[in-house]
Parts: sequence; structure tokens; C-alpha cells
Amino acid sequence: MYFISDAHLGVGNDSLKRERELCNLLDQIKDDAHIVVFLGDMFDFWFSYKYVVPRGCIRLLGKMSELADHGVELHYFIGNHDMWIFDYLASEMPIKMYEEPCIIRYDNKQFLCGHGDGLGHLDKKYDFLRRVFRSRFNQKAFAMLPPRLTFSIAQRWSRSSRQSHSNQENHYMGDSREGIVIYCKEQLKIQPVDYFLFGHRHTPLDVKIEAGNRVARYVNTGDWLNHRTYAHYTPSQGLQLLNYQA
Ligand SMILES: [Mn+2]
Repeated sequence: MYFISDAHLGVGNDSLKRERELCNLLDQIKDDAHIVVFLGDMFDFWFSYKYVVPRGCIRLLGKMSELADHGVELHYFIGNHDMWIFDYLASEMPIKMYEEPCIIRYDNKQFLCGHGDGLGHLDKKYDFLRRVFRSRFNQKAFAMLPPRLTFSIAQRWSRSSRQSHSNQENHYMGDSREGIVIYCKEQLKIQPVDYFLFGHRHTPLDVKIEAGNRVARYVNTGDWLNHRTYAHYTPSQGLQLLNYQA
């Protein structure tokens, strides 16, 4: 079982190289992966219209559908950059799409997965924007604008969102400042979880989470944008954070 996040395809001069490397990883794991979980922001920006889809990212889309056809179970947690992907992927291949964190069961273990944005509610302004952008009514209104306008608004939002999140330090900031850690502790109080997996922080992390007499691990996959890190679980070796090797 593999977990990958935050490739942000479409941004930067090395986007194509990043995409090729990601496809290469998916090729490497194709035969032994039962499940691949994408933890969001694989695309830097996406908007699916009813009849039209954006340009680009065909290698990844092709590789994902190849894995799905090969019998690999695919899951996709929508991120804050690709939140307007809607039903496009699921209409092209067997893949399970999620807008909010959700538990995936494998090997009698509970993996609580999600993208990770807005968790812990440390940023009220972001909570508000998240609701605005995820409202079905606003999405429908947005889809009626001509793409030229939609894309320029969206690219500005994407850039500002990347800049505001880049204020977050690229190391562990402490339990009270890590929104995802706050969320993990709350969840562990309510239900048993073995592993929490998130992206969005762009920082590979492996944190022990304790609540009452329950203990779990929170692993952040880092990102494919800068770190080329991902997580791998096997029943014999448990959960590991790994670096991509060409
Ligand atoms: Mn994100």
C-alpha cells in the first residue's frame, strides 16, 4: 500500500520531469501495490467542466488509469489546489474520490487518510475560503464563466495559496501549531486508528500521537514537488517513509 501527495503538476519549469519520475515510480510499484492512495494536490490546478477538461498532465492520467486497469485499487483525497477536479477522474477510471478525511482499512489496520488542509482550524480565514470554494452553488457559478477568466482567477488563487502555506516552516512546528496533529489527537480520542496519513505540509514527518491509552503514528508523505518522498506499508515491515530512487 502506497501513499503519495503534492506533485503540484503544472507549476515550475521541471513539471514534466517531475511527472515522468512520478510515472516511473508508479511503474516500479505497479505489480506489488494492492492500493495506491493519492493524498491530494497532485495537480497544481484543475477545473473540470461538464464537457471539457484542462490541458496537460496526460502522462500521470494515463499511468493512473493503467494501474487501475491493472487491478490496483486507487484512492484520491482532493487537495486545496485540485479541489475542482470533481468527478473527472472517477468518470475515466475506477478510483475512489474523497473530499474529507476518511478511514481506509487494510491488513486489519485503520489508516485515517486525507489531504490535511484546514485541519485543526488554526486559520479562520482559510476555513471561510475553503467553504466558499467548496460550495456547490459557487462551483456551478464559477463553471459558467469563460475558461480564460476562470483560469486566471484560479491560477492567482493557487499562487497565493502556495505562498501563504510556504510561510509554514519546513520542520515540525510543535503539537499546538500543527493543525493536522491537533486533528489526529481529537480523532484518536473518538476512534481507534493505527496510522494517520496526510500531505499538504510539504514536509516529511513521522509523529507519535497519543490520546488516553491509544497510541498511533502520523506520517506526512512530504511532497513530490521538492522531496520526492512517499510512504509504503507492508504487513511485514509496517509503515515507512521512503525516497524515490530512479
Ligand atoms: Mn495542499
